[in-house]
Amino acid sequence: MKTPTLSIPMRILVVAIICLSLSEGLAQTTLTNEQRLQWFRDAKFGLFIHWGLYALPAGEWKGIVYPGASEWIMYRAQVPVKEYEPLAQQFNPTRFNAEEWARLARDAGMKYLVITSKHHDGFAMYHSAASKYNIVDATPFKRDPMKELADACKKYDLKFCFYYSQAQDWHEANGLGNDWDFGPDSMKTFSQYFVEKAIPQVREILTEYGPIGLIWFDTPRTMNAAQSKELANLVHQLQPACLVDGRIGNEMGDYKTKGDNRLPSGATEMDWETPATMNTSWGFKKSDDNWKSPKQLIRALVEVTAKGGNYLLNVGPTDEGIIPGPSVQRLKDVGAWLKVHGEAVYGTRMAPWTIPPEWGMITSAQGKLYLHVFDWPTDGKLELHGLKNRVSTASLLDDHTRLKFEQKLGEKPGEPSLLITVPATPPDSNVSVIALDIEGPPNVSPQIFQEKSGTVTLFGLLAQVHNAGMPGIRKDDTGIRDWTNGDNWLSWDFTIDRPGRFRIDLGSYAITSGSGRTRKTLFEGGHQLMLGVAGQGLSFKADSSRTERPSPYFTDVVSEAGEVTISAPGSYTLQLRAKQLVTFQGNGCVVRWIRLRPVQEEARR
Ligand code: JFZ
Repeated sequence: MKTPTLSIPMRILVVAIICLSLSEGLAQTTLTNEQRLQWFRDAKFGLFIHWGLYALPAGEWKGIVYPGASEWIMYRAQVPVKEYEPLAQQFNPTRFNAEEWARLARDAGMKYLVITSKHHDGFAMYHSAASKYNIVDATPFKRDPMKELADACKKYDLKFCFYYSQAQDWHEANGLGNDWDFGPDSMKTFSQYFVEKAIPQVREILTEYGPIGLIWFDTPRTMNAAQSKELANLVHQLQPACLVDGRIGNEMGDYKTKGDNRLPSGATEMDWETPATMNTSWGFKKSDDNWKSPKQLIRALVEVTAKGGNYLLNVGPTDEGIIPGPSVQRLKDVGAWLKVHGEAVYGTRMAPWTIPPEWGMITSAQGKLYLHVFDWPTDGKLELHGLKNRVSTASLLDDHTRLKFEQKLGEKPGEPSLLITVPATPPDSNVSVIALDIEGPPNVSPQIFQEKSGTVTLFGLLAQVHNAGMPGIRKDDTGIRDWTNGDNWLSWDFTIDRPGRFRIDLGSYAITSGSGRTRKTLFEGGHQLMLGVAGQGLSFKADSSRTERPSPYFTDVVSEAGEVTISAPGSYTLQLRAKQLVTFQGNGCVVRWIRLRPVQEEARR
């Protein structure tokens, strides 16, 4: 049989055409994660908007105020679909102004905006062809606010992004979550909802609104890996540059999403995001006036940045389309701070130190370190341990005032160290920033140093775990978790340059959620521990008698171990062993930190 042959030049041409068309196809579908993450890594700060029908009841149903977030009212009050649906007929946000929202985000210093295209209640806040239960077809408003927002974001140079509840949909018989109308999830045909509503709607939001920065999926519940993968592939196939958040489920996604309002103990990885509320609820809730201060919000943004993440700060607009006054004020306050200090945030990378110093946070950039001082020194001296690079200049970021400094790069205990002479009062009441020019890429000693206050903090994150490799202990961004195996023990090496007597505390971590009867705490205490340092031993019980930094979500639970004397400068090792560990709701002992605090001279006399 005769096979058709081509001349050599023809063959080259054909191969070239095939290669070209292939590579074009590839360019559409195979952006690397690194490429996709570029803008996200530099952006640091985004606006989250929870807006939907739940803004009407605003946390209250038939005269009863329900606890928790307002967007969960349908679930909390077990509102039948037939009663919740008619809210749409009242939803008429005539005061909505996309331009104003986008300008507010831009002026707050935000670089992206993520808005609920559909939350768990199943109502689409955009014009969906896949479901008539949407803002254009089911409300008197009849406009598509997402079209208007997409345009406004373009104008104000914000990445436009969508939240989409992919698994929970309380409006659909086969969506997850609604067992009061449709029975338990285990009896549903989730795949049917997934194929008939979730996939088509995700397709819509990725094709009808221009370039989308990221899709923020949430609460995957029982979705299987194939379904998570299918969704992620769909996103990347329709918009190769679009990121997928970490709540798509099954450990997938282009970056990690932390628990709500959660901050890790240290800087251990890049590419994560903490979604955060300004008060308690995500959706507008009339009775929620539990506002965080602007200072707390600015500090949280700085902390997240210094630890390698992004801060996605939420507002909950009303049913009229108004962003509540306290939220607007806070956004303006954060924006004012960023206007002056943005250089120390945008485009920076996490601190070269795993654990932040006692006075604040550190971010880094090419040839630069930014010292974000939360607790301004009262004696005019700011101390930084561990930096091996030579510092060429130190200055205040706001007015570029040069600061005097003294650097020791030797090998004595407590060195390398940098002592900066600072003004008596902090230049900024929220966070003051000192910029350092350093020679070469950041090079930091892994040693643990005594802070200027004399305190040494040994973070769980930095513990050496002995006899590891079997279940019974693990380390996450909080520290040591689920320590249940008594064969495991921990140690830390540290340096003392100002010896003396120290009081030792153990910091555990409790996730507290809910309130009253539904309050959950992941730490009950009762562990019997033994601690050894400088030839002295302490036996103590880790209990939950004292808390620090309480918040509605998590808190440090502090136990007192006792006192030791460290009589000479030098290197020491502290060991922590378990005599008896308690398992509580499947959780073991948590070690967030061990702190050695100098006992005051007065107290000793
Ligand atoms: C989810 C939603 O249920 C909630 O309504 C809101 O949209 C929020 C941003 O996300 O709630 C969660 C999901 C995950 C955690 C906490 C709250 N988590 O992992 O800690």
